[in-house]
Amino acid sequence: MSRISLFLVLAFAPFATSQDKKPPEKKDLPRVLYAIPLIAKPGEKQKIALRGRFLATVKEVKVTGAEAAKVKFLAAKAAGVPNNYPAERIGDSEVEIELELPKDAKPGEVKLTASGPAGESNAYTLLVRDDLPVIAEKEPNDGFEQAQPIAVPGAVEATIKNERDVDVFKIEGKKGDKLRIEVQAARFGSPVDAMCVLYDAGRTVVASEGGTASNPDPVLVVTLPKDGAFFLSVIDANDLGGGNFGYRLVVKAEK
Ligand SMILES: [Ca+2]
Ligand SMILES: [Ca+2]
Repeated sequence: MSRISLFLVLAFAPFATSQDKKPPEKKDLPRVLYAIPLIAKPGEKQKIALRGRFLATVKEVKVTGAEAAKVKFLAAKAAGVPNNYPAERIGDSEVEIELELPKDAKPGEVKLTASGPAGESNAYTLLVRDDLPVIAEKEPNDGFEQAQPIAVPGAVEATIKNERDVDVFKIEGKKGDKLRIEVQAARFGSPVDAMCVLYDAGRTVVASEGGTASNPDPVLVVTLPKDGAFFLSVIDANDLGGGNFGYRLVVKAEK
């Protein structure tokens, strides 16, 4: 090889290499933020809208983590974002599916991936019902007088249905009972930034929690200071709300 052609090979080789290694453009990849409704029911066929970014051109949704799960693509479209709401949290597009999870689908293992012309989305971990007794939230529940009773152990499937919606639940217990009160929302992409306050029957605050940096969903572990009724309020810390603002509240004995 002559000196000049060796020069050419060395001079141009780095360009060819950097072209080959250029990372794929990621900004327009579909992104699944959360499901509406937020909580999936094993053993039932249900319609679910996956809300997120760049989902309007999605053509297929895949499910992993549950053998024999059936998923059917229904439609994909742009979706409105309310004024002043952050699109990166609320999502500006959605894909509708019909999902049928097997009865033995395990919470934490079912993941959904949406794909379209730009590529494949994140693998979104769906919030799946466990075997705790479950009730649906019943509005109005906006104050102590309207508090909705919940049994322990139990779960409530609820929504911060509009801005400044306050949800109050009533828990009966005995002095010394150790309870774990937990919200499931932000970890599953829900736009709800939950804040919980537990009051005794005299309306004195027993405990409160707004979540931490590593787990934005509040977890209250409390030992009840007396026998009787306690009231738990759940609000969105940013005073936002809407039909998409789903959350699950779990109350059980702490071991
Ligand atoms: Ca509510
Ligand atoms: Ca309410």
